[in-house]
Amino acid sequence: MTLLVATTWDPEPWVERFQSLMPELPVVIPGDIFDRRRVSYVAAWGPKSGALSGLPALEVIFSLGAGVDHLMGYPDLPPVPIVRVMSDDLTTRMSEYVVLHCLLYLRDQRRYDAQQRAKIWEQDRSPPRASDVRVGIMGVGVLGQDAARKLSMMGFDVAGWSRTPRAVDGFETFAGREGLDAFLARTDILVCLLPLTPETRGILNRTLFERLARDGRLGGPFLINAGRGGLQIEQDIVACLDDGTLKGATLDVFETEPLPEDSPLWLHPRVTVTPHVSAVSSPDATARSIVEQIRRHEAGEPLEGVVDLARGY
Ligand code: NDP
Ligand code: OXD
Repeated sequence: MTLLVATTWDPEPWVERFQSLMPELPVVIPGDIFDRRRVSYVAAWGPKSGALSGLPALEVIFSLGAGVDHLMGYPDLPPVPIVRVMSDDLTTRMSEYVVLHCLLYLRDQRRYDAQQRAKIWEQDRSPPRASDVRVGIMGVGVLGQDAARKLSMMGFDVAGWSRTPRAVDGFETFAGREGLDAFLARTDILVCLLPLTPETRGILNRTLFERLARDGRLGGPFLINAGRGGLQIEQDIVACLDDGTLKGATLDVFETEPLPEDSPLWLHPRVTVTPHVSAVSSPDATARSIVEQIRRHEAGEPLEGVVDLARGY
């Protein structure tokens, strides 16, 4: 039994964590010399082409992130279960990001940052309250539900949108293409936590932005995308910011990562760019959850978080 760690990130902290959590499990990386016939598990993030071939004893592929789109298009993907990360650590980080950026919009913090730089003392004496602001979360999965709960605790008026109908305590939900219009029409801050699939690719486009609410207390709709860059059409985002269809955007993910130096998003006055860090998979928490799953699997118990390959997430 061997674990192969195939990632575009620095593998060292991962190898170290896996080894210390499960000393009996040999851990290798693609450049090592090892017997491919002994590899039962792969822990992967964007594995290089060929890294997953010729592993006849492979039992499970663990994605090192919650998203699995980095594996979906992989040529010759071995026919074994793919398991995504579900950890409180990652979920909490994402909710922090979403709550932070919703609060920055609620509290008009960019304006006060600009005022500070210009030494202007000017007060909005009747700012909106959280309950005046309608947040719409696309994706009511592990991340979307946690963010929704935390935003609701802050007082925001939250709704969610998913592929299939979901009844979740504490906030309203909409589903499918037929529920999308009503969902968008009640949304001042659109938070995208969708997976990237053939169905969701490019969904964040002008047609969708034009259907967002225009009667809210923030003076126009805002976009927060922490799902995947392939969900958004960046040309549309820039054009919609420039013509007022969108009032602002916070983007953690991009069509091309790293974001190219010549992207207009970098310096756009109404865009906040973060480098795909809204919810990093920490080696400690992620390796811990994978090791737990390996132990369960070895004990004959079912794996948790198995990806449905037909849905793509
Ligand atoms: P889940 O699989 O738990 O939830 C996905 C949600 O998206 C579900 O509610 C699902 O609907 C919905 N969905 C999927 N396809 C569609 C569709 N076509 N139309 C409407 N809704 C759809 O995923 P997580 O919440 O754990 O993660 C979501 C994504 O967040 C990941 O796939 C990843 O891309 C991204 N992510 C980004 C990170 C970052 O650092 N930027 C970190 C971690 C994750 P249904 O409920 O009906 O199945
Ligand atoms: C993830 C990510 O999918 O970090 O977990 O993007």
